[in-house]
Amino acid sequence: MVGEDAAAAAGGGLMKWLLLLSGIALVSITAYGIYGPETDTSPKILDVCVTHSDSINHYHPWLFIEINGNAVNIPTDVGVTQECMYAIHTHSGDGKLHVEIPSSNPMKIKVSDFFTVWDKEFNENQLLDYTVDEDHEIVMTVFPTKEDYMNGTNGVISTDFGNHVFSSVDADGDGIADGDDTVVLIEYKSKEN
Ligand SMILES: [Ca+2]
Repeated sequence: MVGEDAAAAAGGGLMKWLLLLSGIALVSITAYGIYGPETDTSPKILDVCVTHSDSINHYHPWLFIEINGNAVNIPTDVGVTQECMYAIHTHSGDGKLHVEIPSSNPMKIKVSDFFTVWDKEFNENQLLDYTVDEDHEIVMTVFPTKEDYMNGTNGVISTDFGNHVFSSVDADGDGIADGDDTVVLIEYKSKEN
């Protein structure tokens, strides 16, 4: 009887160890799932369609493009199709951008998102079909307001290029996203020596 009790106790001890070990393994797997390699889960611009059943943060930055001093027309209804209206789009052909961020899908809208929706190239080395070479450069300037752009005042050269964010926050407290009325001017031009 004593021997059987000892065996049962030993068996119980082994079972406890097995349970403990499998528990550690499970915790490890779960922790890896939670704390494993970081992934970007924010929605991509082409994954979200704006619907008017959602509350929307709606504001209007501007985009102007010049190639060798000539203005490039940005078409009407970029990002507006039968199937989907993307969170950045145009209605008019005057460079006015509509940013409409659904509260169900909060997104940072960047300059690159507009070019993605437009299906055109823009990065520090290429603007539309024009590529930087030894004689040409791409210069991006951000103006705080359209009036500043018209007057050529308060422009700041930006090297963020496509990563520039049309800010959706209202840090200055005027009741509208701070990216509203800001101007991004992108120029492809001869280098100034
Ligand atoms: Ca504001």
